[in-house]
Amino acid sequence: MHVESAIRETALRLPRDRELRLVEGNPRLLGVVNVTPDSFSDGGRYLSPDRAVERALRLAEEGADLLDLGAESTRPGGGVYGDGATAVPVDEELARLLPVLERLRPLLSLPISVDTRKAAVARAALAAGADLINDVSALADPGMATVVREAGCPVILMHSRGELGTMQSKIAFRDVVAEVRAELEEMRRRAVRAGIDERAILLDPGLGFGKTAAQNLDLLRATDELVALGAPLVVGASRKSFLGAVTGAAVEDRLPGSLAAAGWAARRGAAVLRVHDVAATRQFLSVETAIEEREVQ
Ligand code: HH2
Repeated sequence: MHVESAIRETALRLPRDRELRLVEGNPRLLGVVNVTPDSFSDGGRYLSPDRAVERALRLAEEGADLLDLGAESTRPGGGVYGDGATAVPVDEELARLLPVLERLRPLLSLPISVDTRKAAVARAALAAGADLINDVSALADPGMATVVREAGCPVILMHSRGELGTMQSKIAFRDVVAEVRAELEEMRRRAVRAGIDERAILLDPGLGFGKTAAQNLDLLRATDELVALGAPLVVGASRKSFLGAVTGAAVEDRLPGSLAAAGWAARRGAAVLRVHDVAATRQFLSVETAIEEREVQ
């Protein structure tokens, strides 16, 4: 896909001597599997291990490049989502996650990311075969940097401000794009100071985490400025409430809006899109690419 700047390619080194090639603007699809009772988008639908495994295999078949397994909802509180998600103790998070991960690992060669804020969960997940860590708190747990460094795995550092439970009620940006850019850079510097290889870091503006609908749109509009930070950019717009604020659509009806956001981010250089609807996103992006490159497979 066309991007304004020179197109960059990165090979992310994964555990067990594997790698994942990322191409700016031709994004990999990270399919969401929530093993949670309370996620905003699909809470409770895949809580049983059987359902979650089935869902993951389905997303793989639909063309996901990676999967994101999450066993703790990170729904921000204080705004449209009400009180926010309930914090889950380590044992509970592992009891949800490990049966799914252990069953999936031998069935799938796709890289599996684990969406967790807890070092203990990340450590156990990596030992059970996970390939990367998606940390929406960007290493807030003091043990997380060590776990990632020792595993030598990639990590997604996502931007957010404040506590999950209240972040939607205390939003204060003067210039959301400049501030998110600066804070993402600082998160990356902190990770590198903690010994994490700079090439293993992906950055994510954290759409919906402590931002107003307008600020989420500002961040998407500035995708190319975020890509210019030089780390592979992850964008998670799928089904989020700012799409509902624009369109009035309920969460289950936000696929068209999600595709518009995915297409926008892809054309401006995103390297990974975190999506719930893999087949539809794959089809949407393939047609955009085919138009641009005049290619039919
Ligand atoms: N969004 C959610 C969760 N994890 N991780 C990254 N890197 N980027 C995101 O935008 C992101 C994320 C929220 O979406 P969902 O998983 O559907 O809901 P929940 O957090 O309630 O499980």
